[in-house]
Amino acid sequence: MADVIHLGLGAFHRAHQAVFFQDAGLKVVSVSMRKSDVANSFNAHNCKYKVISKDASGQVSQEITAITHALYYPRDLARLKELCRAPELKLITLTVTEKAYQNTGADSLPARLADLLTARYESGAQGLALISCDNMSKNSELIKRLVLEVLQERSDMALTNWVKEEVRAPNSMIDRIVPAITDENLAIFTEPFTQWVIENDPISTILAPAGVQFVPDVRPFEIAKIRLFNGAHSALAYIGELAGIEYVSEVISHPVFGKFVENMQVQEALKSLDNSPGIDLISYAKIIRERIANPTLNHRNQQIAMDGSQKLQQRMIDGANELVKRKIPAPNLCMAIAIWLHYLAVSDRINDPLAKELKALAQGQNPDEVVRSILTLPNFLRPLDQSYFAQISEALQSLRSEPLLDILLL
Ligand code: CS2
Repeated sequence: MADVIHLGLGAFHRAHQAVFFQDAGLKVVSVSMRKSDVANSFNAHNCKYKVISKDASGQVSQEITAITHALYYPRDLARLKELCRAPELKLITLTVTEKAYQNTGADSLPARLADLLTARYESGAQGLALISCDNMSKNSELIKRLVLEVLQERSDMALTNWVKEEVRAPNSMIDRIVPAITDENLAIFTEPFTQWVIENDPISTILAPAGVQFVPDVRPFEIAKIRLFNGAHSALAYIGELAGIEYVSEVISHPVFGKFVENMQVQEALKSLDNSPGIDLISYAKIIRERIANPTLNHRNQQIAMDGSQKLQQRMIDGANELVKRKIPAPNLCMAIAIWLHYLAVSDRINDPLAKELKALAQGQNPDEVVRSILTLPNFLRPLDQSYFAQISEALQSLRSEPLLDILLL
C-alpha cells in the first residue's frame, strides 16, 4: 500500500520529492508513464538508489528507499486503481513535464488522472491532494481544471462535484537541478540545494517536518523561480546549443554569455516581479547563477533546450509582457527569444512536440514573418506583446549574419 502515488519516474522525482517523502516517512509508489523498462529496471534493483549532491566543495550521498514499487502505465492500471481505492493514500504527485498538461484524449494525463480519481470516488475513500511538481505557475490548479473538464465531458455530476470539493490542488514550486540519467543508473547526481514550496494544505502536518515550506500563496515563489531560474536556464541552453557548448555551467561561466544572461535576469526578468516579503530578489538571482555554474553537474544544454514551445511562455514571454505594462525595455529578453528562433532554424537536434512545424516556420526567409508566425501560434495561450516583434526580428536578422559572440558582446 502507498501513502503517495507519483506519476513520472524520472531523475527529478527521485532526487527531489522522493527525498522529502523519505524524510517524512511516507511510502511511495512511482509510475513510469513513458517506458516499461524504466519501471522494470527500477524494481529489479528493489527501488533503492543513491542521491549524491555535489558541488565544488565535495559531495554527500544519501540512500533513498521511500519508493517501494515502480509501476508502468497503462500496463499496471489495475494495481494503480487498487492503490487509489486504499484509504491510506494521501497524495498524488506529478512530474510529467509541461507538454502533458493538455486535454488531448483518453491517453492524455488529465484523462488518466480522471480514471484514477474515479476509482477512488467509487471506493468511498476520502479525498486527497493532487500536487503538480512541474515548472508552471498555478500548476496543480491547472491539472485539476483539466481533470474536471474530462469529467464534465463524461457527464457524471456526482463524481465531478466530488473532485471539485474533495480533491485539493495546492500549487507548488519545486527547485533542484537534477541532470537526466540513463534508465539503469542507480546513482543520481544533483546539487546540494533543494526547495519545495506548497500552498497551505492539511498535508503540511506530514511534509513540513521534512523541510517542505507551506505558504498561503505560492505564486510569488513560482513566478520568481520560473522567470529568474528557468528563464536564465533556457537562454543559456539555446546559446550553448548555438555555440557548440555541451554543459550549461560552461555557458554561464563564459564572460560574454554569462554577462548577457545576468543582464536579462537582473535588469529585465527581475523587474517583471513584485517585491514580496521574505524573498530578496537580487540575492536570490545571484544564488541561482552560482547554482547554475556548479561545475560538477554536467547538465547538458540539450536537455534544458528541449520543449521550448512549452516552456518559453512562463519562462520569458509572461515576464516580457509584464515589462510592457511597466514601461521597462526588454532588449535581452527579445534577444533570447530571437536566439531560440534561430536555434529552431539551424539546430539538427531539436526535441519539441512541435519540432517539425517550428523548424519549417523558423527557416522562413523573412525574419518578420518567422517572428510573427511562431510567436502567434495558438500554443502560446498568453501571446507575446506584438510591440516586441520588430526588435526580435532585427535580432534574428543579425543572428543570421553575424557571430553570436560578437552580437552579445555589444
Ligand atoms: C530546467 C529545469 O530542464 C529544464 O528545463 O530548466 O529542469 C531546472 O533544472 C529545474 O527547474 C531546477 O529547479
